[in-house]
Amino acid sequence: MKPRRLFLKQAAASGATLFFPSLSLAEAPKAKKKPIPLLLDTDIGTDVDDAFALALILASPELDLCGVTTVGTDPRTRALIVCRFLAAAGRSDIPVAAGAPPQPTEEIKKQGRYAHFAGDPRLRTPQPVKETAVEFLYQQLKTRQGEWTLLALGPLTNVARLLHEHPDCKAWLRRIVLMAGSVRIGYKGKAPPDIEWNVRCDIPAAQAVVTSGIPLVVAPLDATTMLKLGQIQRRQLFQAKTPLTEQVRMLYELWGEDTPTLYDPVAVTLCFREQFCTMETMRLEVDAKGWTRVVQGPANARVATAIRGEDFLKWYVERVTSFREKPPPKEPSKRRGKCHGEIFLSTDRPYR
Ligand SMILES: [Ca+2]
Repeated sequence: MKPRRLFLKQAAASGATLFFPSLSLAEAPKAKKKPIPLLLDTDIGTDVDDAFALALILASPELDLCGVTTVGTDPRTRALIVCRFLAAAGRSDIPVAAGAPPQPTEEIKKQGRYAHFAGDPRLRTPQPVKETAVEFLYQQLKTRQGEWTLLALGPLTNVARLLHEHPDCKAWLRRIVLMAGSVRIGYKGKAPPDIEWNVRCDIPAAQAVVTSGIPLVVAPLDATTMLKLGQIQRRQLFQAKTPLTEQVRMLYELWGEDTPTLYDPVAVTLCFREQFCTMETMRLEVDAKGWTRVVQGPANARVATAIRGEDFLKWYVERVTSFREKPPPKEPSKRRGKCHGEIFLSTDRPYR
């Protein structure tokens, strides 16, 4: 019996409170475990928290990032942003695929400039693969059936399309971890809840994912909207001046606002560590207007409904600043490699 099928059978037999037995195993302290195979779908380029999330993924040995796909307006520019980021962090081996049209409307502002640069030829930016995000994800999922965590940090357009066009892949996903929704807390950090952005951008897609039957782990506004990375912690992060923190700093400066909210890094963290959060098991739905509803019925999600925010932010900064990249290759990448553009961002600009 496939691992996930066995897992679902056990969960059904033991009731909602044991719906995610494998997650408690994932948190076993100090156990030497294989990294979790991870596929990421991101709308990097709109808000800046996706850049902070990508840095955290790369700095986390618990995770084995095997591919990245992009969602939202101009998914190719977003894919090029990811390609450059990965190359700078010594991970140009990770393939990147752009979402196919139609995509939800989500503007890329100045962060789009980051996609185009001419720098050290040893760090030439790889190109995205030819496959669409959906086809790339499907091919990847085939390879290690039942083991995958799919992490969705943007509108759920690509994920819903994947499940619709390739329903056989549902059984290959161990779970979907997502930053989405608003259960009791809204953007202001208190009741009432709001229609959360990723859901608002594609409500039918969010409905399809939530009702897919795939186990969900959810970081809604309740455990994310209060995570403001203040000036002191930004200084700690950017003073590290590692290749990884420099990518975050450049995207942060192009973003052009002061204080980022680290929504997406919470979802990253939930892939392997839940201790910062209060987790509740519940049945979620999304209504026609995009409100997140807790309804009666079998549980479909573990939901972070609160977070120890200060502890989380401190841990985030420590982890990302302590990561050290592999040195760049001596020869330019032969796999996918030409520069695409002229804009080069100085790495010695003052940070805010
Ligand atoms: Ca995002």
